[in-house]
Amino acid sequence: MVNYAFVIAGSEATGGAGIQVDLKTFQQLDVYGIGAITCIVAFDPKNNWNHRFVPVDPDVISNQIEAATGAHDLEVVKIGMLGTPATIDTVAGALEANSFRHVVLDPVLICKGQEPGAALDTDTALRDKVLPQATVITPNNFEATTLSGVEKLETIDDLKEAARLIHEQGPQYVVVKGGMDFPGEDAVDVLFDGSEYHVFSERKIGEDRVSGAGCTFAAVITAELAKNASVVDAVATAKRVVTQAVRDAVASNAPFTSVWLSADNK
Ligand code: PXL
Repeated sequence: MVNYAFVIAGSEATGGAGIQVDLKTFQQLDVYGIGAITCIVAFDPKNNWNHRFVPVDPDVISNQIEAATGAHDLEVVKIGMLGTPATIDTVAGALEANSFRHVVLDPVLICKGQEPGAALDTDTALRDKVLPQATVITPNNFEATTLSGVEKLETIDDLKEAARLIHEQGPQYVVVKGGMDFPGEDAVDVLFDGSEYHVFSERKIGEDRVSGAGCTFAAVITAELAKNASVVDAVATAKRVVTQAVRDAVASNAPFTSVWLSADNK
């Protein structure tokens, strides 16, 4: 039996993040990956690796979603970087028109190449139109402070409070990732399902952020949900796979390392 997972996300051409990582992750977890591209990010090696960001025309995004959902009966979708209010309108409309069993939202809020003014509109649109349709949302430390209004996430109780406040905005399951900004030696994530909190913790690896960790985390959850895992089990698998992918991170000429899913990391 083949299980299918759909991703609507941006392309990041170095292969370290975005839809490239999502589709690699689906394959790794034995799920047939299908993807629609929302925007194209091309870092600039001549200019400090700054993000060059180009949105895909909303009609072209709609056409891709039409092709993907027309060809396959898709139950589970991951939403990655959207990037503009127009893209968010298009994707929110597609989520309303298709009744997915799970919508996993990685709420990518800012990208360095975007104007700050535009980014604020984008954040507001994401919060108003996509967030309430998510069944699972996976904000990182910064995204969780923005979405919850909790100023600093420094204790497990802070992570729980942020998760509870984001849950009130619609998503059934909220996973707040403490990440590198969380004090101490452990990378701690909290899942809130509306009644219970589940804490996932692993030792931090190194001192620097690794590109693609957030994308991989949400993509593993999506793949596991496509195989009918429970959300709690899907998050546990994501924590394990991402931790190993960070351990196996690969360097490049860019000033950051990127996650790598080695053959036995499933
Ligand atoms: O990691 C966040 C992210 C997601 N999607 C795309 C990106 C990035 C960060 O660079 O470029 C397309």
